[in-house]
Amino acid sequence: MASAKQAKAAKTVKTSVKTYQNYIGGEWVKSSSGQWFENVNPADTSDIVGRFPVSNEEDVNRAVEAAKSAAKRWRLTPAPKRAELLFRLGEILRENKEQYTRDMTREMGKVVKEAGGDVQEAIDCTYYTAGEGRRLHGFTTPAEMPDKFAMCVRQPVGICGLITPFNFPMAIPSWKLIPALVCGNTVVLKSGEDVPLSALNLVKACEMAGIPKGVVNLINGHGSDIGPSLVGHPDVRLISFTGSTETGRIIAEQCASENKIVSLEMGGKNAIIVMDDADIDNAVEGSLWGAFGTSGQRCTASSRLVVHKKVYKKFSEKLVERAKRLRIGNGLEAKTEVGPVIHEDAMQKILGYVQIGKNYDKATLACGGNRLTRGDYAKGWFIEPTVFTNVKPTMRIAQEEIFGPVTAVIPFSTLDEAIDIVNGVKYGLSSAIYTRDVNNAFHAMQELYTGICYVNSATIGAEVHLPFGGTKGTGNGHREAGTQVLDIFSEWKALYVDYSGKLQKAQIDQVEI
Ligand code: UN1
Repeated sequence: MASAKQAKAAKTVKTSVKTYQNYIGGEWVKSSSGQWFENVNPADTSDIVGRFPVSNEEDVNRAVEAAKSAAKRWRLTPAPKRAELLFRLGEILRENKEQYTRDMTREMGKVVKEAGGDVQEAIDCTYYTAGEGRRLHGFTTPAEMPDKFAMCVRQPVGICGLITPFNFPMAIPSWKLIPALVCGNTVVLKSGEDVPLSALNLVKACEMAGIPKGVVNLINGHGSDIGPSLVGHPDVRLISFTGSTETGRIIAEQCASENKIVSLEMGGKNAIIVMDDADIDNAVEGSLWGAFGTSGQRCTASSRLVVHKKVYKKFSEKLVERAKRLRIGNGLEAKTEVGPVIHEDAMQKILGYVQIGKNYDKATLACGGNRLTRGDYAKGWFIEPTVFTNVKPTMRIAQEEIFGPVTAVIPFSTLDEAIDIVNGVKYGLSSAIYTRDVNNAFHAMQELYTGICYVNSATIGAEVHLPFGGTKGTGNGHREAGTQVLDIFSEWKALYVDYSGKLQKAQIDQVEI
């Protein structure tokens, strides 16, 4: 995503702000351009978190070269040994959690408790996935002929390009990096340019854990400058991308022309169904958390609330009353519940959707909708939690991903109608239903066409040991996390061993038994 956060990018370095570097072949190096961009705190744009290298194709080539030279040794390192280093990495992440958490809030804006959850997700992913070093199960199966053995093993794919977004600055890089490594691949990571410090902290921790030189490489910079050269590099076998659906499609097209493996995690327009038999207070709390947690900047955010007509008024009133009371502010302050959005462009886009909701869709703006500009708010990108009511499922605010603290409350009469509404968007990441009726719950679980579905909780909060990903425009059929992620970062190899000592022909009609 092009970033207004970096409108002042590409400057030569000055003053006391800390300067960071790329990590290539086990060395911390500046970019070949010698230019830097500023990492700015979205809650206070006078606070410069650091300066990071503006990389270009030359840096990509060096990073891929480093990954290539480390590939064979790493691939041949036994998986349990690779995993030992990853367990050590988990320890280092745990020891430094507090520092990483504060760094993340400062560069990304999410409140400290959520940033801690993000780092924790990286820790959990690391421990869980490192355990795969002693599994990475293949299988055996009978062969068609006597004295013949058949089995399947996983083999690494090679060099992986990992491209990650701003909203989960450490968790999402870890979802890609750790399984790539345990499977025996080497990587080049290009993290979100708005949150370079968290990815750098993760990579630095890899270095501290003793992961060999060249196995993990980090390049900083703008997606538009380095993305195409990373995706197009002939030695990169796989691209794993999380970000916008538009960028994902461009990446997939480039990968298709070069027969690369590509896994995509993209947008969402997730919905919670609230049945008339639901615990309304619980549904309101879940909806607030799902819609306004991380300032709505999750691909799993509850950006539609599909509410039974019988409880619509009561639910909406309670929701609006609670939304108005959410404390907005700098995420570093303990009392803050909703932080800023990532940068000015994002803020303008979100405010643009508020205008669309009001003037084009003609929905009712029940609360919020404004940028906060008084006092300290003027220094950052703060938007009030925003609720639209009387929303029709086909309206733009009910169809398009807003990626901000905006949610749309849509009325319905029957569960099947609600399910059609939830399924009636181009995305399919996450869904939820609040109900006390077990039949409703199971019917919804069966019919909601999403990769993740919750009963009696919001659409956010997926755990690392279950598969994560979505249907339709959200992805291209892959799942991250869980053991399913191994199917992205390894390829199956079928092995046949004939120990009969003679030629046995397969796919030839055999003599009758
Ligand atoms: C994302 O929003 O891109 O399920 C990832 C969740 C988090 C991950 C979200 N564990 O909300």
